[in-house]
Order: sequence, then C-alpha cells, then structure tokens
Amino acid sequence: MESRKPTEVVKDVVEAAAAKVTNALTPDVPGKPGSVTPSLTEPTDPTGPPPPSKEQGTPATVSPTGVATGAPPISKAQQGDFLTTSTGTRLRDTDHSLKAGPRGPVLLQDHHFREKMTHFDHERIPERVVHARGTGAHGYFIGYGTAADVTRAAFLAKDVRTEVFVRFSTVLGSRGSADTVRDTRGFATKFYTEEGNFDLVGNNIPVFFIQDAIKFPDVIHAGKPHPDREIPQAQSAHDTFWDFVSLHTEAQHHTMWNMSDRGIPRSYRMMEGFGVHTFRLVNAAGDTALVKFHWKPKLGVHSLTWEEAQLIAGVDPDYHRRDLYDAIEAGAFPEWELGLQVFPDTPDETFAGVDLLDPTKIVPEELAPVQPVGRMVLDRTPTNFFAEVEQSAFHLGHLPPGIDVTNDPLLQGRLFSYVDTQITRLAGPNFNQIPVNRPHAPVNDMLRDGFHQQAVHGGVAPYRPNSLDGGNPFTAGADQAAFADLPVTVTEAPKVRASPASFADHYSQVRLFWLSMTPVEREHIINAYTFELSRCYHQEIRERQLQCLANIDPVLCAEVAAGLGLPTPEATEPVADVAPSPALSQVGQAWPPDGRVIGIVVGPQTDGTEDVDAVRRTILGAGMVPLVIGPHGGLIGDLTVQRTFAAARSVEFDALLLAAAPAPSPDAVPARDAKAGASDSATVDPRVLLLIDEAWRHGKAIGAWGTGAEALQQVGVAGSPGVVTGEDGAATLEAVQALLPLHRVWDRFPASVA
Ligand code: HDE
Repeated sequence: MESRKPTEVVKDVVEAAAAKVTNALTPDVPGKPGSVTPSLTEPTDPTGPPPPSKEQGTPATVSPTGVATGAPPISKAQQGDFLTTSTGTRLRDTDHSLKAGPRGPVLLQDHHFREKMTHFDHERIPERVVHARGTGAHGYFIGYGTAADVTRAAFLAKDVRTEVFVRFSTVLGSRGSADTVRDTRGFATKFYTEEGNFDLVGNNIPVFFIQDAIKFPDVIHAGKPHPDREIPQAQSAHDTFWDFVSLHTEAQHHTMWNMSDRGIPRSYRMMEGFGVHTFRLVNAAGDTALVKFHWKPKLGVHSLTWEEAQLIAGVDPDYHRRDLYDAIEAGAFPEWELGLQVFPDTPDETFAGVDLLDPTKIVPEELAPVQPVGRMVLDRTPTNFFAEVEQSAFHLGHLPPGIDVTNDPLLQGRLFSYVDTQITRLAGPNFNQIPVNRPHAPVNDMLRDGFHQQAVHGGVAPYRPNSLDGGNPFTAGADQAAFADLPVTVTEAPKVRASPASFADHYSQVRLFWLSMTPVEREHIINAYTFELSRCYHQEIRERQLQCLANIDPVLCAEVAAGLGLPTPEATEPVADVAPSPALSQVGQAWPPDGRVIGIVVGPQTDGTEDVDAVRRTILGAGMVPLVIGPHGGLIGDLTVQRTFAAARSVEFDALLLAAAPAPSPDAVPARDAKAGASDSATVDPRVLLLIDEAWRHGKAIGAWGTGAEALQQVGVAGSPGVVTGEDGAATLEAVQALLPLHRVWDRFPASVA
C-alpha cells in the first residue's frame, strides 16, 4: 500500500471534523451562505455554476414586455464551467494584469483588466433618496373573492393566485444603516396581476407627517443628517427633525406613532402595513367606494424594547433582514391578510367626521372594521440582492382596472415623484424592463428607445393612429379589461395654494392614539420623547415640542418635561375629547410564536446533552429556531454550539433556557471580553449572568432546569414573573412556550402612569 504523508493524514482528519460540525448545523439552523458546502482546500475540478439554495427565488422568466419565455423559473445568469469575458471569451488568468515582463508596467492593451476594472468602478447606483435601507422577498397572494362588491380588480377574485414582490425598508438611513433604528418602515408590494402591475406602496404607520406632497422635501431634509457634519445617521433624535415637527404641527400624529413601539418593530414579519391614503375602487357595475388598505400580520404586531433596538444596531445591524431570510429559509413563511376599510363615496369624502383625504388621520377600526380580501405569503428570498431588491422600482400609478386614486394631495404628488426618481436612480426610463419590475401581463406600449432598452421592438409605426402596422396596438374597450378613468366630478373652485379647513385639526387624533395605549406602552412613549428631545442641542426646540405635547395630553407632557428638567407648559388649545381605539394597542393578545429564536445555555459537560438535543428538536418542530449557547465553539458531546458566551448577546433571543449554570470559562477575562467584567466573584460565567439580566430587563421568558436554576439565583430573578423552572428540559420548555404568545412578560414591570 502506498504510504501517505503526515500532512495528508492531518488534512483528512480536519476535513472529517469540519464535515461533522457542518452536518450537525444543517438543515436545522437557518443562515447557510450559498448552496454549496465548501471544501477545505480550493476546488480544482469544474462543476459548473452552483445551484440556487432551496429558499431562493427570482423574478419570473418573462420577457421585457411581459411574455412568458418558458425558461426555467430560476435561470442562472452564469453559464458554462469556465471564466469568460462579458462577451463569452474564455480566460486563462484573472490574477495577474498583462505586463511588459514580470516587473514591468501594465499594458493598456490588457482588455480583460480594463473590462473588469471599468465594470467594478461602476457597480454602485444612487441609493434611494428615502427608504434606502431595505430588504425584499418574493411570494404570492391569493384573493378571497370578498372584494367583488367594491372592485372589479381581477387579482382579488376568489382563489386567483398572483405572484408578488415585497420590499420592506426604513425611511431615513443610508443603504448600510442599521435595521433597528427608530423610524417608520416602508411596506411596498408589487402584485404582478394579469391586468398589469399593482404597486401598493405603503408604510407600517397609517398616517403621514404632512398633508401635501410639496412638503416632502422639507420633512425629509429635516429628518436626514445635518448637512454640515452629516450626523446623526438614521435617527430622528436631533435638532432639525424636532425643529420641523414642532413648527409644522400636522406632523405630530405621525411623530407620536414613531415614538411609540411601532417605531421599533421586532420583525418585518410582525408589522402591520397601511396604504395610508384613501383610494377609490370601482366594481363591475361601475359603482365606486372609498377604501383604505391594511396588511394584518399572521404573527401579530410586536416590537423591540428601545434598549434592545440600540444594542442590536451594534450587535447585528442586519437584524430585520436576517430575520426575514432565516424565517423563509426555515419554512416559517411570513404571512399577512390584506384587508379593506370601506367607506361610501360621498361628495364630502368624509366618514364619521374624518376627512378621508387627510393623510394625517385614521378611521378607527371600531368605526369601520377591516374586511379581509386576500392573503399574502412570502416564500422565496432573492437570488441576487442587487438585481432584485435594489433595482425594484415601485410607483403608485401602477394601478389595475378597479383601483383608482383620490384627490388626497399627498397621493397626488407621489404620482409624480416615483417615476421621476427612478429615472436618475435606474439611469433612464426603461426601469420597468428590469426583471423584478417586469409585468406578467403582455405589454404593447409604444414607448421606444432610451438608456438600457432591453426589448427588440418590431414594426415601423409606434404611433397611433397608424395603418403601416395594421393599426396595432388597439385601445381596449371597457369589456376588454381596460383601465378606465373614473368620471369623478371636480368642483369648480378658484386656483389656490391652500388646504381644506378640516386639515387644520392637528391634535385630536394624536390624543386618540395616546389614549388607546396600555400603561406600559405609554411608558415607552414617554421614554422615547424624553430620549429624543434630550438629544437636541437647543432648549428652545425642546420647549416648543413640549408645547405640542401639552396640547395632546397633560400627563404625557408633564412626564417628558420632568425627564428633561423643564417646566410643564399649559395647553394652548382645549385638549380634544376623543374615544380611544383599542385596536391600536399591541399588548394583551396572544399570537403564534413562529420563527422565534430560543437560546439554550449549556456548560462544557457532555452529560445531559441528550436532554438539550430533545429540547432543540421540540423547538424546531414548533416552527421556532433553537440556538445552543456554549463556553466554546464546535461540539459538546453531539451538540453543536451556535453561539459562544463571548459571541452571544441576549438581544438575539426571544426567550432563554438554561440547562446549566456553567462556571466562568477560561476566556471570561475582562481584558479579552469586556462582558466578562460584570462580576469578579461570580461562580457562574459572567457572560451568562449578563444574558439573563438583559433578557429579564427586556421582558423575555426565561426557563431553567437542573443546575441552570442556580444562575437565576445569582442574578436575583428567580421566581419573578415569566421566570420558570422545570423538572427537566421538556417541562421547562413547555412552561416557556406558554409565555411566548403574549410576546413579552408585560406584568414584570408595573407602569407608573395610568
Ligand atoms: Fe414615498 N418615496 N414619498 N412614501 N415611499 C419613495 O421612491 C414620496 C410616502 C414609500 O421599497 C421614493 O423609488 C413623496 C408615503 C415607500 O422601493 C420617492 C411623498 C408613503 C418607499 C418617494 C412620499 C410612502 C418610498 C424614493 C410625499 C406611505 C420605498 C425611492 C408625497 C404610504 C419603496 C423611490 C421601495 C419611496 C417619494 C410619501 C412609502 C422619492 C414625494 C405617504 C414604502 O419617489
């Protein structure tokens, strides 16, 4: 037998160990990069471009003008085994530029170098002016057929399945900013309906800062970083933001939502979505109704605590993006119901005293219930983020027959802005031909040429009327699914720069929101205002915003003023007498815990790992994600450690289980890991104590069994609400699972305000 060199034997052993660890990770824990398990050494034999990961999807394989091409649903851009130029010539070397001798200058004739470098130099495009930071996923929508009374839109008919692409975003930050900042979230859905694309470009907050689109550059300039120092990034806690909203008081309603827990969602999967504006629907008989669109998440509406949001921004700035993609990869597909609030289309466009054209107002669900009309599931992650998410382009004017706009002055301005912005961002007018934007309905549009034209248009007569192309294309009649502009009467009125009188009420609905909150939610709002205003440099701005709060609620104003060390101002107008809307509160209901992340702390001992493994499997079986937290990486018995004490932070977990109270590990040295500095005398690793302490502060369920209970004693939380112990892993998990549907252990913290 041929003898083998010692290095080869070592390599085999390392590879075998690596394979064991990798196998232990898959398929259970989401987050695997790519579809291929890498070899330890660089591969030498061509195997072709890698297949897509099971969770990945791409835009449908339709032509630039919406015709199904018959290509496989995931057709890879890369073809063949070998590296080529962009025009398909195979290359021998991409590691060295062509030089006059090994030490000589680089030659201008090196066309491969120039092509590679020139393309790289132009890889970036302008980020979105707002909503730059975002993430997207593919999925489908199924109509219930319940909207037939109000709209003839075909995609809402019973059991019709429509492909969708959704992009979630924050508003203020740059493309690389953290996901968990306090901000409004965008919720933009592209329905590829058989009657053309429908873009529902909404937010997770049902009102907006301004009533007229002409103020959009103002509110965004105020919210963006200061123009001189370009700070702060992705924050509203600064002078220019509060300067604007305290002067332009119609912004106070949206601002209150931002200061509430809605401004820091736990997950995109756990957000409501709102079309914000009132739209006008038309049914088959030509009758019209006014409606507001709502997305209701299957998992309920949940938020982070402010401390968690801040910690996550450092620990895992991609938290929401990762959460969405991990959930899809794990098969916990995010789901929402689309619902409509329907109002009669009366001449005053008002319902229950609320002007439906004012985008700073809601209609409480108690007055107009949200009626479900369909269900959306997101089941595929993008294959290429740039191609699909960055290049997605939404536009309010993408409307199918049956859905039309109203005269909401904010909506009207948006109808101009969205196409205009794509022309710069996507470098020309042909952005609808980019794969993710292509309609799945046939396109025959007479638009021609322009930058990046993808379609090879035939014919000679892109004009109407013509006879040279046989009159093609023809306009469609009402019975041929044409979009018909509704003959809405426009009242004769003088040309003015003015708003309707009803738009002048800036405070009553802010109070309505405040009164609808539970005590703990009010505490969070007080804390948020106090935090944000304390970050303003100028006291004048703090005082001016306090004046606004005085007009909303005296308790809110007094608490924030006390935190800022300022006197409480008197209201300048009577505080509104409004009824609360309990539907606005997030607290008190039970929801499915799909995709929640449960951390399990283990020690270095291998005994008891079977019990932990059984707990892991039960968590997985319940549609949640278990992450084992151990003193070192690799294996403990047969258990794979996903987070070490050094790398773990409580904010990653929705609940914590303790299978042990491990003694401080050798790396629990403050000089190496500042988290280890929490306690010198602890008999339990200080990083584990910090995990428990933070999880407790953030209202998370905590469970322990066996020696794990000792760690609870050391932190001093044993026996407090939401902290449970069990005989074994299974019993403890069961007790913790019973706490999860409420999202947090709300009764851990009695509120100080009523
Ligand atoms: Fe937008 N908004 N917006 N907006 N908006 C954009 O379009 C604008 C508004 C919203 O994931 C831009 O393609 C004006 C309300 C979302 O790609 C831009 C006004 C609502 C997204 C633009 C508003 C939104 C945008 C920037 C005041 C909720 C991200 C890049 C009249 C109903 C879409 C782009 C995506 C993006 C303009 C107000 C939602 C500049 C002028 C109200 C979710 O066109």
